[in-house]
Amino acid sequence: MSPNEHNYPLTHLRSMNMRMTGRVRRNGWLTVAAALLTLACANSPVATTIGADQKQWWRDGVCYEIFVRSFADADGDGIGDLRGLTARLDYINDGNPQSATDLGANCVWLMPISKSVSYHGYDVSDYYHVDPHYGTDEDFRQLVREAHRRGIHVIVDFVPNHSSDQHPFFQSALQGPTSPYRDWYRWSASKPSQPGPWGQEAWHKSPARDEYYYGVFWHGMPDLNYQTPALLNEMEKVTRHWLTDMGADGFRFDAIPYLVEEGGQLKHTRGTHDVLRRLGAAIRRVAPASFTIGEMADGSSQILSSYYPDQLDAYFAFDVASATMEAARTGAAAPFFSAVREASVLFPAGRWSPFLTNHDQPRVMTVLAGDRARARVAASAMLMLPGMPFVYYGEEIGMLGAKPDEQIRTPMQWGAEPGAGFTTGTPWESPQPDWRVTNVRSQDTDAASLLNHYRRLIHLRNAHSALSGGDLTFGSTIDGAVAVFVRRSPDETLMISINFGARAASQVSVMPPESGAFPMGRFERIYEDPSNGCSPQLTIVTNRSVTLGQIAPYGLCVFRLTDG
Ligand SMILES: [Ca+2]
Ligand SMILES: [Ca+2]
Repeated sequence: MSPNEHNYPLTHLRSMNMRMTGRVRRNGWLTVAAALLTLACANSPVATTIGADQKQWWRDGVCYEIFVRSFADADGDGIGDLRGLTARLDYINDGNPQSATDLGANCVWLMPISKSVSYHGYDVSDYYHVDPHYGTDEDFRQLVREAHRRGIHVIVDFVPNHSSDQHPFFQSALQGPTSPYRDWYRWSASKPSQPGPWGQEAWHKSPARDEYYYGVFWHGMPDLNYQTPALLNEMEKVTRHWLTDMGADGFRFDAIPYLVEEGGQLKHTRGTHDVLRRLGAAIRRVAPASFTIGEMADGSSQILSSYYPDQLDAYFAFDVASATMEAARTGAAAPFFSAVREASVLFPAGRWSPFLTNHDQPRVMTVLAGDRARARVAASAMLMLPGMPFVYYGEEIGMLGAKPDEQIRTPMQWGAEPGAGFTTGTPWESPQPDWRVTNVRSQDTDAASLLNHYRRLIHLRNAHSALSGGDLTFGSTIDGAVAVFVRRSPDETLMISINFGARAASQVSVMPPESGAFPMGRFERIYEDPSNGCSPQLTIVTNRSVTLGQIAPYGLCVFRLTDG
């Protein structure tokens, strides 16, 4: 079954060819360098464009990833909870479009909140109810009501690959072939010799009988068996429950490559694509305005492209994330340039999400060795990209954290008081040692802070359709520290330059990818970071070469075309 045999209800599917031709005819523009067209054509079924649905909330928003356990504790037991989060929603978005004192995100992704046996929640023991540590089902509904009042959509983590070994389904299945849940998991009488997809032990001895079960991550997370129709029905029911009974706006799908195993193939199987297709379609049927985003953390962009055009709405762009961090760390624009260009070619516009780090990765400020200017330029680059960007909580204030995982998921640093303003009790995990200095309160009113940099960038993005939903066209420069690109929507054309380097750039020449790809005319500066970091205006008089003015070290300049 080819991807084109499925009708993706949210999109107009067109071939890459038609997309390119259409763009050239309408606008005289090319969105990608010609050299990469060959690459795209090899994958032409995956390259789709989306036309009629630009108004969906996830097409022009920003999402904020929250570990509820570490965000805000309302009852003083040291564990963050839903009521604590609800009380802090104004920090994310106060619902007033005129105010600039909130972050401006229109979405939150909550890491797992279903009942679980672990602190992180990725081994679920009850898919239908909120973990009592986080509150009640009604607390969740109240969170959704308060979030919606502010224009914040709530997406929840959905962990379809495995349950906890403590889940009643698995506890029943362990008892043997007479259990109604037996075929919801995968069994073997003897231990199969094949290791897991990254060479790990994936078959585990049953504690109840002389046999083995499959669990790709560890023995406490037995994989669910999607070859059993009743299981697939059950998981569909779980998604329906969260959308209709709980009010969630969508799901972040955990660990999608491993859903279905087929013989020796343990990831990216056809069965996995079929399950995603079915769940994605079921979710859109129940809630057409919902949003689904998948995690495929390992594997190339080429492999990720097999998860289009249907299946989930979007996927995290891990290659773009690591390249953005690499550019910020080294000062070289090339990794950013090539990863973004490849994503723009391979994936449908708006259906891949940029980010810098998530809950599985060392935090930005740790990777950048505490260099605030580099953290600033990383944020600038990420928030100028298409697709809904995801900001992991605490990155906007420059929180630190390196593995083990608990250390990259420490309590949000709200203030300098004991408990960091996160709890009045003893926090489940200590905040980072710098919490008295690095916290929301100390950065809140400091115009130069990282927090206010994030706020301004997100508000800028919200105010400009070209930044959220517009096309992206890269120019090439001979200055290895500078990335220059044009973002363009039907309403406006913006020229963006980013200097990843430690030295000021001046009079950088930019070659557009094609004659006519950069519009000629006068550009006014509408945003700069730092201040006095950019020339006030640019004039493009030939379409073969653009000379930018000055760009400060780690600087961002955004210009808007004022006439054609
Ligand atoms: Ca609590
Ligand atoms: Ca699996």
